[in-house]
Amino acid sequence: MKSPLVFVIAAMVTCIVAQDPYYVWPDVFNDEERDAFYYGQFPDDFKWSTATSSYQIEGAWDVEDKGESVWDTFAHEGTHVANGDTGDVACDSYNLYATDVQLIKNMGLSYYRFSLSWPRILPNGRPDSASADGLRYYNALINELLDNDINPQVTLYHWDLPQALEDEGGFLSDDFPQWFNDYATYCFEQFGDRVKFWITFNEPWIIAVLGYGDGVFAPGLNGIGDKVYNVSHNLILGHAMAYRTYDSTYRASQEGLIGITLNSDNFYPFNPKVQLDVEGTERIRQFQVGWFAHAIFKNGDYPEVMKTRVAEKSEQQGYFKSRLPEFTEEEKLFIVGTSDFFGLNTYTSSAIIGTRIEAPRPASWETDLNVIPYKDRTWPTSGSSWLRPVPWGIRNLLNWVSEEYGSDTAIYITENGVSTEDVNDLNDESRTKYYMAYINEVLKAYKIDAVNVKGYVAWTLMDNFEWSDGFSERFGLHYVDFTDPDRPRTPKESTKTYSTIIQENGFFPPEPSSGNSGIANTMLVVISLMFAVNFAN
Ligand code: PNW
Repeated sequence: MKSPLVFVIAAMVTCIVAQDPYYVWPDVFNDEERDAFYYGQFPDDFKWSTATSSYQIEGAWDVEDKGESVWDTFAHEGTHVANGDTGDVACDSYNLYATDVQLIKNMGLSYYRFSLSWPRILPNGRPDSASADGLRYYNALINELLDNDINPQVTLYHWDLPQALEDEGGFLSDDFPQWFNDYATYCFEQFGDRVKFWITFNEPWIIAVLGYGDGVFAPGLNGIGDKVYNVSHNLILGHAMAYRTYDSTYRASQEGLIGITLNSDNFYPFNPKVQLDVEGTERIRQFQVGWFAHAIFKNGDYPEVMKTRVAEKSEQQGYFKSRLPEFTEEEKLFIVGTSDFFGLNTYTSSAIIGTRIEAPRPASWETDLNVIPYKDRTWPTSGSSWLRPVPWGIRNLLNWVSEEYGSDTAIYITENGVSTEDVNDLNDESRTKYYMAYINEVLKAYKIDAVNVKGYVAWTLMDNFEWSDGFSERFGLHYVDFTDPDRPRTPKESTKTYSTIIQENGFFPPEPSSGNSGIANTMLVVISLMFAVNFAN
């Protein structure tokens, strides 16, 4: 006869063992179907990377003959950035680039995404002003990376437009596509022998809406109803021109890839049973991602819903023609198919509430779109008001991109990460959890949903200048002490997590012997002893 105690203990063990599946955020994300941790590997050629951008890290804003960028101007005005911070010194990567390369190497990465500062390379924006020092700096960085077996992934434009070009209209000038193409051509010519992965623009939506719409980013213009659409128009044409140049003149000899990076939250209906919410969700996807992706990946033109709505509202508002410009038939053919991959930056999710009321005014991208985004209060917070971790969101978004732009489209997550406030966060548990959970959801998208995801870039290598939030938020895998003139970098706990994921190329299942919690193991020992005692009796 076995003692009843044995059954009690057996039941307890079963309960503990049944705690498989494992959840990274058991208190918030614990839906077994959706959130259970998944074990497996990415494909062998999966590209692991981390990112930065020129203005956010380089400093040396006026070294040698470097031209000023719109962010130099904007930050120096003193009123637009938290605490009056500027990128004048930032992480001083202009001088410390070799240290940066070692940090990347130490994490076991074989890719590094960084951006070129257009005015460092071409001080007045045009090739006739080419700077020897700019060339020297980026050659040194690229060579240092290659010497350490790290492949450069280069963003041509991450928001620091030469001020000289902004003075001539910037993205609003019809000459913009040509300016950008001339700059890109110079870069292919100088660096293309060693750079095999190019991104034309980082986050066009931010450039248009925050830079030329709400004016909270450089150049700080207010044109949310009209300028935003002209900016995006010229940007798409500039992107297509640079792609065509690479394709016709450099691809054969340099054999690289070139594409664009777009940013989006994972949008989903607040109430999937409410038609307005479902339609609103599809609308914001088209107004944010489709605005750029529809032309490039689908048919050379803006999404129907954008064309119709902006035209209708423009007419009601007394405009003679739609505030959304039109591409000619020739331009449409020129634009379509100009990206070798879909670069996706994503950080968080938003539930979308559709509204019945259509406000006729003001003329604005927001009114044209007309939805209410909502962040669930139960989601964890971060150092940024707009960013709440929602791991399952990245899987949803990847699936949407794949369905919308074709399952053959190669997708690279070109940014993903999380911030803390300006505190010493060397023991950054929230970032560790974020990377574990988000990358796990990317793995599910690849393994379970067959999404063609080819790489992952963690934002960001080290704490840096976070745009209008200055140094008040930290996104880094490494801590940077901005009070020390040497700008020392220290690895945070999350670097270990990220390194392990890279090393395992995903997630190995826990060892069978240690697969269950320590308590469960202890219980197993206890139960065996109980049996032994039982039999002995
Ligand atoms: C991206 N938002 O920007 C940029 O590509 C990076 O330079 C930046 O540091 C990173 O994400 C973290 O913010 C964003 O307000 C800036 O939704 C703002 C938002 C999203 C992305």
